[in-house]
Amino acid sequence: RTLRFVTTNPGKVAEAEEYLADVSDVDRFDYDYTEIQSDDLAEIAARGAEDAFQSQDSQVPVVVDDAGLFVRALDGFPGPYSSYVEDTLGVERVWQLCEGLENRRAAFRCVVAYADGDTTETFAGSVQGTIVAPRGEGGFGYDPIFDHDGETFAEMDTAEKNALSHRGRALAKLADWLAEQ
Ligand code: ITT
Ligand code: NA
Repeated sequence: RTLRFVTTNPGKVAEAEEYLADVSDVDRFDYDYTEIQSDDLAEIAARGAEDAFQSQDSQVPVVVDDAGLFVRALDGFPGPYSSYVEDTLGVERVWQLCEGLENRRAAFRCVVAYADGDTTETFAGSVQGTIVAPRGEGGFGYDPIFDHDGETFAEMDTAEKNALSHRGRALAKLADWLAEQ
């Protein structure tokens, strides 16, 4: 079986390939799916997966991954707008926004959505952490400012990050579900 992992972000695919290796081949589908305006990651991912499925000439099942960083004391900012905020403000300035906060607790959330034309299913994962000054060279996006038990995600290798991460948890649920099909 093959899945097309729909993303413009190569960092995500590397993490997904490892998780889904036992249940499926994973091809990257570099397609910028329509992100509906919503504060619900599951709704964004589900609609994105249906859009991506329809956009192809073939009928290969697709997976979309929508993720974000939610800073508790900023009412969940940047949340569903994490991509826009990374491109505009940048990670360093998100750190500066958080630097003065008394409580720097945050969560990464991820929803992966599967669509095959008949069925659309979503799987969620999250992980708690603290926003810190940037450290580490690995990972991507907000990883350098997300500390989990004393290590930033950018200081972990892919396997270590996958074992704890929002994406890893969501992909594990998808893998279980696929194995049952
Ligand atoms: P696609 O939508 O094409 O998949 P994207 O990078 O825009 O790529 P998202 O909308 O899901 O993906 O990403 C939201 C933002 O959160 C974006 O700035 C990512 O870099 C960041 N992000 C997502 N997962 C992350 C992770 O595991 N570690 C650090 N940052 C992450
Ligand atoms: Na995106």
